[in-house]
This record gives sequence, C-alpha cells and structure tokens, in this order.
Amino acid sequence: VEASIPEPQRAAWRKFTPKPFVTSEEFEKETVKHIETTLARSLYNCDEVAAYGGTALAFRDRLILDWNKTQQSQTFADQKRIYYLSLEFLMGRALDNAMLNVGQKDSATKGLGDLGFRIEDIISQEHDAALGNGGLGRLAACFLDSMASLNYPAWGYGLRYRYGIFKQEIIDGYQVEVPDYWLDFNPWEFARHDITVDVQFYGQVNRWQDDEGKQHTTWENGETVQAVAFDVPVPGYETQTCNNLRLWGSKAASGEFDFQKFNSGEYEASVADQQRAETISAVLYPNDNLDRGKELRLKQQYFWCAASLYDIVRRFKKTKRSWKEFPNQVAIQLNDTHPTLAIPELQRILVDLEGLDWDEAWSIVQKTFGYTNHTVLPEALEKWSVPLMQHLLPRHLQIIYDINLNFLQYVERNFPKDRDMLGRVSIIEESTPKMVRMAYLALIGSHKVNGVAELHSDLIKTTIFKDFVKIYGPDKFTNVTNGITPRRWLHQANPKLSALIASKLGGHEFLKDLTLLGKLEAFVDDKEFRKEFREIKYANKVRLAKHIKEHNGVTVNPAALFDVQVKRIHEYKRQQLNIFGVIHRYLQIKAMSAEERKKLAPRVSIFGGKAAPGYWMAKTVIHLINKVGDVVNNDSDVGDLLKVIFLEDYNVSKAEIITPASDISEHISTAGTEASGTSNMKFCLNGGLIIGTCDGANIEITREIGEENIFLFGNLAEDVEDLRHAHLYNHYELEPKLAKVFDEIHKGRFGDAGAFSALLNGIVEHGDYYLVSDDFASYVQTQELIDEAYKDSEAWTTKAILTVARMGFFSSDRCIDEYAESIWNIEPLVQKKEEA
Ligand code: HBZ
Repeated sequence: VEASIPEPQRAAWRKFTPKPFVTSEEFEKETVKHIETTLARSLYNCDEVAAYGGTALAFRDRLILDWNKTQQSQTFADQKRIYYLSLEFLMGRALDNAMLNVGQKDSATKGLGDLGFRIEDIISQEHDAALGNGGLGRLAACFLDSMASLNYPAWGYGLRYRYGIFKQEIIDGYQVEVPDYWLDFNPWEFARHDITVDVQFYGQVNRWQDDEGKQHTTWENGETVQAVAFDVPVPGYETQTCNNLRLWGSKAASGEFDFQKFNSGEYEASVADQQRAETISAVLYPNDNLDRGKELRLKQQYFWCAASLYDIVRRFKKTKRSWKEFPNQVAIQLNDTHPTLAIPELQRILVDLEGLDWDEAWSIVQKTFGYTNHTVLPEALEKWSVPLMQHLLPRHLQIIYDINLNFLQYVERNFPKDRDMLGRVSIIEESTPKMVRMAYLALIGSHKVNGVAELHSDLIKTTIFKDFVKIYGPDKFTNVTNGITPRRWLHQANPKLSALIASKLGGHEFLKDLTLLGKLEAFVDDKEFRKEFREIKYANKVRLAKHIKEHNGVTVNPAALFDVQVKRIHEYKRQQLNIFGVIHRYLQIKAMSAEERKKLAPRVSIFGGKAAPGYWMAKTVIHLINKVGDVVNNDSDVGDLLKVIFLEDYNVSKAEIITPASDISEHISTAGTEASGTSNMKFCLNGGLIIGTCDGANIEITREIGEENIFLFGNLAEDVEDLRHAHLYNHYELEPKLAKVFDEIHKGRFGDAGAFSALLNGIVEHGDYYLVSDDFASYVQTQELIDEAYKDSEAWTTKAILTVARMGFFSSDRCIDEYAESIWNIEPLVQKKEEA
C-alpha cells in the first residue's frame, strides 16, 4: 500500500498501461523491439536463437499483464488459496504453451513468417525446463496448468535448480550423464531480489522464562542462508488467470559474505561460504523412487519448506486475521513426503514465534495440510537419520518428538491391547541409527491422505498405512486418480488430431471439458473421419521416423507398428521384460522361412528413458537395449521386420513428438508397483493402444475404454506376494522361451555376456522379484495378439478412435476439481474481462 502511486498521478499512469498485443503486426513490433533493444541484435545479426529470444520476451510481457491483474484480484478477493509444494516441476518448454493458452499462435506464426522464420524452428530453440525426474514432476506441471485454466487461486512452490535432470548421452551403448545448465537465457522467470527469506540451519535450542513466567523456546546461533524468489508465470488456457510458480534460489545471507574475513585476507574462505550457500539449490537429485538420505537433500527440503512457509505466513498476516482462520485461507498440498518438514516448521512458527499453545497450533497445522502418496515401494519411502536431523534442525527434531509423543499417547489410549502397534506406527523407527519416518509424519500432520489411482489408494490402506486406517478410520484416506492436461498432451503435441476433433465437435471446447470427447463415438463409422484419423497417426509416425533417422541414423518404416516404452528406467517398470520379448521376436524371425516372414507385421521397438546415475541394474538394461539394437538393426535377414531404437535423452519436448506417434505403448510394471502412471493416459489420448498389466491407472483406463480396446496380460497384484514367496522357498523353472533368450545372451550374441550377468542372475537365481519369468509367456502371447490385431487396420482404427473418445475422465482438470472439492475446500476466482 505504501508504494502505490498517489491518486492524482494515476491518470498519467493508466494512460500508459501496456495493452496486450492482438494482431500479428503488434506481435512483430514487440518482437523486433526486444531483439533490437533487450537482446542488442539487429536485422543483420538475428539467428533463430535471437528470434526465439525476442518472441519469448514478447509473450512473457503478454503473460505478465495477466499475471499482475491475477495477483491483484486474488489479493483483493482475499479467498482461500492452494499452495502446491513440490520439489519437482517438470515444465518442459513454455513458448508454444503460452501462445496456445493466450490464443495467439496464429498471429505469431504469421508474424514470424513476415520476419523470415518458421514458427516450429523458433519453438524448438527453447531449452526444456527439466526440474524433475519423471511422473511426479510432470504431474505437478499438469496440475499448475489445470489450476490456472480452472481459475483457482493457486501457487506452486519449488526450488530453482541451476542444474535440472542431467542430459543423457548414449556412448558405445552406455548412458553418460552430462550436466544440464539451463539458465543461460531463461526469459520465463523474474528474479525478485527484493523478496528474500533468511533460512537457518544447525545452531542450538534455548528454553527460557520471561518475567511473567511464560516459557519460550528459541533456536539460535545457526548458519543462515538466504532464499531469493524467482517467479514463473503460469497462464491458464483461454482465461485471464495467470498464476505464479515461485522457485527459490539460495545465496549467502546478507552480511554472510564476511567483510571481516575479506579484509583480513581470507578472501578464499569468504568466497567458499558463498559457494556453500549456493550449493543448496544447485542440483536436482536424479533418483526417482529411491531414497538415499543425503544431507544436502535434507538441506534442500528444509530450505524450500522454510522459505515457502515464511512467504505464505507473511501473506496471511497482511490480512490481519486471527490464527484460527489460517486453514480457511490457506491449503497446502504436499507432493509426496519431500515437503514434510513444512509440518514441524508451521508448528514451530505458531508455537515458538507466534506464541500459540501447542494444541491450538497443532489443530491449525492438521487442517492446513494434505499429503499425496506416490509409491508403496519400500526403498522409496523417505527416512532421515535422527542424528543428522538433530545436527541440522535441532528444534524441528524436538517438535517431531513431541508430535510423536502426543500421537503415541492417543494410540495407547485407544488401542491398549495392541502393544506392538506403538512400535509399528511410531514416527521414530527404533533402528541404529534411529530414523524419522517421513510418510508417517506427513500422514499424522495432514487432514487427508490420497493415493493417485484406485488400486494404489486401496493398497496404501492395506499395506504401508494399514495401522493408520484403524487409528484414524478410513475417511482420512481418499483416492484422486491422476490426470494430464489435454492442452499440452493433445492440442500442443498433436495439433492435427486436435483440429480434426474440433472439426467434428464444432470447436475446441473439449480442451476445457474433456468428457466432450465422448461425442466422437458418433463418428466411429464415418469413413472420411476414419481416414483422416489414420492419416494423422501416419504423419506423426513420419515425423518420429525423421527424428530417429537424424538422431540414431536408422531408417524405420512408418508403416510398421511403432511399439513404444518411454519412462524412467526402473526394474519395477520392467523394460527388461520388453527387451527380452524383443530378443524372442528376433530369434523367431531368424528361424522363419521367407514365406513365414512375409506374413509377419513389421515392428519398430522404441525405448527411451534415463537411469539414475548410481542405479547399475537400470544402466545395464539400457546397455542391453542398445546392444540388441546394434545386432538386429544390422541384420539383413531381418530388414524392416524389426528395428530396435533407443532414443537418447527422453524429456518433455521429446515426449511431445513420441506420444502422438505410437501404435502401442508399454505400461508393464509388476502388478502393484506402479502407483498410477500418467503416460498411459497421454498415449491413449493420442489414439495409441496399450499393452499393460493390471496396475495403476491401467485398471481405470480399461474400465473407461472397454476391455476389448486394451491388451492386458500378466499376474494380478493380489497374487504377487505368494509368487515371490514361492520363488524364495520352492525350486522354480525359468519360463522356457525366456530360457532360450537367456541362452542366446549367454552365448554372447549381444556382446560380452558378462555385462548382463547381474541382470539375468537376478531372475534366475535371486528370486525374480519383479516376476519377469512369471509374466513372460503371457506377455509374448499378448504381443502376438497385437501382431494379428494390427493387420486388421479397420478394427484397429475402431479401437483407437473409441479409446480417444473415452479418455475424458483422465484430464487433470477433473483431478484438480476433485482435490479442490474434497481436500482443499477452495473455489475458483474468475478474472473480470478487460473493459473495452
Ligand atoms: O508419480 C510417480 C509414480 O511412480 C507414478 O506411478 C505416478 O503416476 C506419478 C504421479 O503420481 N512417482 C515418481 O515419479 N516419483 C519420483 O519421481 C520420485 C522422485 C524423488 C524421490 C522419490 C520419488 O525421492
């Protein structure tokens, strides 16, 4: 308020308030201005990179006008906001999305054409914002798009990593990691050097009494690091709402760049302090579904939670409301357990800094938080060692112990007969060293816990959180099945299909209400529509084939069946099952007569995905895929019948090319291990069919699209435990076809067999934990069904069209509405239309 322009001067100001560009000429004017001034380039010195820069800056200006208004009106309306805390936001590129969301792609296409550029070339200059690992990070990005598109007052909070997920290079068939320095030129962020928070680490806790005898607790003498806000605008689709993603960067706190040291000749030491502070936000941890317990990771978590909560509390305090209204103004969603420290941090703020009593504070905390679980894999459940936490966050550890004490007393009162229960549900695991179980803390500190697909939400209630269902009752647990944004994953990635659908449905409304796709069923027998639908798939395959030629040097036939598995490489996702299946196919082709070969449907097996740098088994799988590719692709016996491609550096922008080009995609995790999966939804939405297990969202996809339109195989989740048990205690035989595959690998047909021994031994000798052998026969058989089905192009087209038509449920808009209604209790705030 203090900084606002005095009333008499506002007229002058308003006269010059910038207006958003509308025509292609206005767009050109803005772009040329940015290229010539902001970027200091000229007519004679403007390559595609500069043209991208100018275009992006023109669109950024456009977004910022909406952003400013949105923030003002949200402040003014003063209603409840949702804060989405995620250590990962896998945003991908922003320019195309911005153009489509503000409805200005046509003027940009025309404008760039006038200036001598093709829009696709300009769009592809942008570096992906790759601040995430996989599904969890991309889900957060889809959610931001939906929250803005549905006009919810929402903020994302994350970390501004200087290095996102590494770039993957494949050298001699091995994954090599290269740092992803992506900030050289990032027009989408605003550094807010005036918005900072000092965050403390280490130090001691002091308890003291004031003159009135009141107890106080203070946390003192720690090291301070400064958080600086970087804001990224998040535009909604066809709405004026432009929300904010606030990413925190770390630097040495003011005064910390120690002039004492500096002047006394310890220049190096003082620079070292600076660098240590900057290290906190330097790099994204590249593990997905694995917890490694590194101190720097815990520092990242606290740094980000503390800065975000300070910011949220600061905003709340400006409203001068009483504390008990906090949960009516603020909902905070925890994207997995990574932000769980926000729970003891809010309790600390309320009790130590604001002087609330414990119970009052705790009731506010529980009403504020919701927790989303994304995995039941034991190796992914976060635990932090008590000694580490004691050292880094001594006050938080005390608070966690107090939370635990209150909780265990409650459990003891209610379950006096079950003595073992206390040890099982305690936040503190009594191991050496003791560990803090973050999922339990997140659950106890939240009012709702949700899984991300029906099966997964059931599983958490019967496995990892079983005791807690008894303690709190089933209503604390709920399901919100994941979704994806149709703007990026249909309209942007597959503009031709989006246009075809719009031509049948009378416009692009379905991008805002995806259930409208249902109306496509009426066209399933329309000859012309079917033809265009097939042509679009073919054109998308031609585009991918071109990419493969350029990057892998292999010619693939776009008429072949494109079989795609792209996702993080993980044993539970079973890329090994896929590549063993490919080897089996190769051996079969080799054994066929020329006549038999003629009858076979040609196939291209396409893989992509990163392995965590320390995950040797996953790296071995990548190596095997590449070795098999070398042999198969150069075998003249095989020709077009089979090609095996590993696409380097799978990321969001590559997914936008790959997803629309698949005929079949593989979602073949061991049943009960993949919480949801979201790429399964993306492929279906683009008219690709699925081969999959009864796992995660595959089950709900099947229910929606019909069993006849999906290729399911394999054991069920309910049988997995017994099968594993049987492997460990009975003698078991390898599935015979798989045994043949292993023989060939052993013989050295795909290079040095020793390189793959750990992979094969895990299956042959060490219990086959992921049930590759148990599922192999049904996998191969189902692939044969697919071969047959693909030959009947008409029947295939029907399946593909019906699949698209029935995907309405899987929009992240539906998903966000469910969170808003059943967990956050927030309402949309529609921006007033600009007066003419
Ligand atoms: O979250 C994924 C699940 O595996 C997938 O099934 C689900 O669809 C998706 C969205 O709900 N989980 C992850 O992607 N998890 C991580 O990337 C991860 C990253 C760091 C960790 C743990 C997990 O420390």
